[in-house]
Amino acid sequence: MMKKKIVNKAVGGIFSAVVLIGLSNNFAFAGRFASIMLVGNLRGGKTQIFRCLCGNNYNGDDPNAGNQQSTTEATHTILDLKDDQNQPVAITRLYDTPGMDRYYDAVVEMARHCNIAVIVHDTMQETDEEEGRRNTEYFSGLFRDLHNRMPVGGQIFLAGSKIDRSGENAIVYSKNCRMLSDVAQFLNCRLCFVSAKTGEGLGDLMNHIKTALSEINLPVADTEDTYNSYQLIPDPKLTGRIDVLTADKARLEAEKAQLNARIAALNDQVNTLNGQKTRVENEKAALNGQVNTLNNDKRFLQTRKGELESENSTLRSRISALEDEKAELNRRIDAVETEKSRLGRRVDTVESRNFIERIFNTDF
Ligand SMILES: Nc1nc2c(ncn2[C@@H]2O[C@H](COP(=O)(O)OP(=O)(O)OP(=O)(O)O)[C@@H](O)[C@H]2O)c(=O)[nH]1
Ligand SMILES: [Mg+2]
Repeated sequence: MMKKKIVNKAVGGIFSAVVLIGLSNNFAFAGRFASIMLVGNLRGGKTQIFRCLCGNNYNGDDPNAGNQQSTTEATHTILDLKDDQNQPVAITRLYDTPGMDRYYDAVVEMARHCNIAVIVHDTMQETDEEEGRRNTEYFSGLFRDLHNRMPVGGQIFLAGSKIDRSGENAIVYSKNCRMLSDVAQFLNCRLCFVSAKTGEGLGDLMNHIKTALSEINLPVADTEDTYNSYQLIPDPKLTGRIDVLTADKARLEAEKAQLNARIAALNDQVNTLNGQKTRVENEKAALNGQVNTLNNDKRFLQTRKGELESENSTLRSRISALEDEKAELNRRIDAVETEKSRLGRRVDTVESRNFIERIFNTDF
């Protein structure tokens, strides 16, 4: 009898435990039930944030952790969220989702069951103006797609992730932060900055989630089991398109590599030509120096020529004056010669007369 009682008690206990476990698995207790999804583009940091919000450690740097791969299905953990006074906020399914484009449609469909969606973006994503514009469009589109599907009162947050890396490249970091804050302002949604690695900002994110959940009208019974073990089906059209784009990308990258090689060769040529140009310019500068020297010499010689020409004309006038003087002297010499020969003739005449006179006067 006693034995039967013990067996009955044990069976009753096991039955109650099974029922309780079964009920607790389906959240059939009265309460508030919510679903939250982490969503966003590839490698943004969703899985690491998910791990940390679920109380696990960051393992993004561990090559053996298997977390280096992209997520390919929606996984969830159930969190019993309590406020600061340890009062229940909601029993919550927190979903991690894949960021790969091919799951986009399936992921946004999940928003039909989510009260809060946290869009995660890597604040250290390499970015330029074009990329920034694409991201802005992506977030606006994603926000619209989620918003259109979420239950009444649903809220969307933006989370800038990996802020522990901000010191690695302040420009990239500030560009992404600016883009996120512009998008948050435009879409009028809350923005947080977090690091799964250091845990920074995760407490704030969780507090915002709890505050938002406490303001939302949540179901009091859990009816949600759609995503308990849900495998997301990639859109076949999108998959085909992605394959084409992947092939295009590979082709363009090969072309880019060829063009880069060509650019490198052209750069080499440009360098050689620049070397030649420098040599020619140096030669030109040297020749210009010589030309300047020659021009200076030319100017000096021209001045000297001018001086010599004026000296020459002075000498010419002097010569012509001397010629005149010479002609005058010649005339005077001629006159003197004429006078001399006239006097010579007179002397001859006088001498002849004297001779004759001497002859006649001589006594023989
Ligand atoms: N420094 C740093 N690195 C992080 C952090 N979070 C993630 N990472 C790195 O970023 C990688 C991608 O992070 P995941 O959490 O897997 O990114 P995801 O958004 O889940 O990516 P998908 O599943 O492909 O969409 C990780 O393997 C880490 O190397 C962070 O807080 N700090
Ligand atoms: Mg992931």
